[in-house]
Amino acid sequence: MTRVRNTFFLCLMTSLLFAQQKPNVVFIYVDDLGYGDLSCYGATKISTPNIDKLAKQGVRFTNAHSTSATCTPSRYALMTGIYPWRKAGTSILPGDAALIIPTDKTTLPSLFQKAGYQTGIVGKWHLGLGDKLEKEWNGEIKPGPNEVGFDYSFIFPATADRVPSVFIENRHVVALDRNDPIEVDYKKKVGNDPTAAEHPELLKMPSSPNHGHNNTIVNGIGRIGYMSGGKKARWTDEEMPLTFLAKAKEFIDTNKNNPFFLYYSLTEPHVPRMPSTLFKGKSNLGYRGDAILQMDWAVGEIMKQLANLGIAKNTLIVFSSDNGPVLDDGYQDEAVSKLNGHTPAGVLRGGKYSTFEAGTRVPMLISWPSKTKPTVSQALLSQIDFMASFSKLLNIKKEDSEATDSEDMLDAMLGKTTKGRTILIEQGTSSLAILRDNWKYIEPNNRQAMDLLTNTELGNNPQPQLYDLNNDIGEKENLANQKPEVTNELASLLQKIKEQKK
Ligand code: NG6
Ligand code: CA
Repeated sequence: MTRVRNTFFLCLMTSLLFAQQKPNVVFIYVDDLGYGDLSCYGATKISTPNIDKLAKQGVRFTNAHSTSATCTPSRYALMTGIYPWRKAGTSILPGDAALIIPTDKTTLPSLFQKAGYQTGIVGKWHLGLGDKLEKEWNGEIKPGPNEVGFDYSFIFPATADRVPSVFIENRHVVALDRNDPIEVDYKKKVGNDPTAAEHPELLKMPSSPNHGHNNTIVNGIGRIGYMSGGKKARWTDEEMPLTFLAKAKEFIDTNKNNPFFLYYSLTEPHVPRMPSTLFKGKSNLGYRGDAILQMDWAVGEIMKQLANLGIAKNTLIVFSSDNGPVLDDGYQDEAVSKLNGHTPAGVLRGGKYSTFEAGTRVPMLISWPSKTKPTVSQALLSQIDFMASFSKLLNIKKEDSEATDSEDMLDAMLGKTTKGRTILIEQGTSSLAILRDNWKYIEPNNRQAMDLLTNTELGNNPQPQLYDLNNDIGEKENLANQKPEVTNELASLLQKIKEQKK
């Protein structure tokens, strides 16, 4: 009897001890931040002291990637552990799209739920809502984040430049007036709100010509898509960072005594860049730079809160971006004219939308003060690996049929080894590339080489491209003709991976 009791207590103690050791996880995911946009990644025209502090207390990765060069596919991969190009309908979604994350499979947040965590999302979603296009925005909006693993959600549906320009908290539009219902349409104008196309004189920040950010005006800014109603519920861009920060802090405070997973998905420095008054003009680089300073400030506030609550040591923070940088992405916000020598992509070629490195090679920092030692790691990592790596960390086995493109990279993520992936697939807007060792192969395709709207080299070429990233990180010299055997080998490897049934 005594032995049974002792064993029972031993088990109880062990599980209590393990419960205490489980780290909180704050996953900070920013929007369109480039490899060269932070001072800890070499930027000299802008200083990001809070994020630099994160870098100093953890692992700074120099070869970490989002799966894709735009938002929706990168986020799809992060949530599911499946390469987005395997699934149709995962490119940039309009604001009225239906949910594209399956509700019956393990997702990044539901993995944490299985491990007994409280899970929350605050910020940008952009993975669709509801089960069809025509949605009832004025009632319960589902399925959405709460149906795929988040206990708590405070989001905006798509992007800051797409309607509906409202926040949704746990399935309901925040501050909605029942007498002023919301209607959304991406094809035709609804209601009587002025549009940027008809009334450019009403804009506080002009839209760029030909980008199409000229539909309904919300807060003096032309958006993509039309909306009517919900006047009191509409956001003010300048307030958004404060709102998201307050909600993130509230979530942390409520859950400070449980293990929690917070996905804090900031909109900076995505367009429209309309920073709060405190940050306007602060960077001397125009609103894009100001938005980066604002983002850095928000990260610092979270770090301060964790320290004040006494939980910083056992909180694992991930900081990364969903794709590379872009300057003119739809508004005349002086991102180009006030660049002042800043290099958002650092030494890399291309940018957001591109199959060149700047499309997907992004800043990534992982800090867990009680575990990580300050270090810089060259391990090849993909954000798709968080599913398998966190499943290892939490000791929750995922089904073999789930997250099948995700590899367990926990040791590399915690800086215990610099051995990362051997193979990685990168997704630009119109082509895929494969990385193995130092070699990068971009499949040939006939699409335009240059995106004239954003002035981005897309990495498209009718000829195969092969780059030696060890000696030519800027992808200047195409070695495909000089190294036909490597080129052919990588081409067939890419083909094989594309054909895998996952
Ligand atoms: C593009 C928009 C761009 C941005 C992007 C989404 C045009 C011409 N450009 O279609 O402004 O909204 O979608 O960015 O419409 S992402 O980071 O969410 O992928
Ligand atoms: Ca993005």
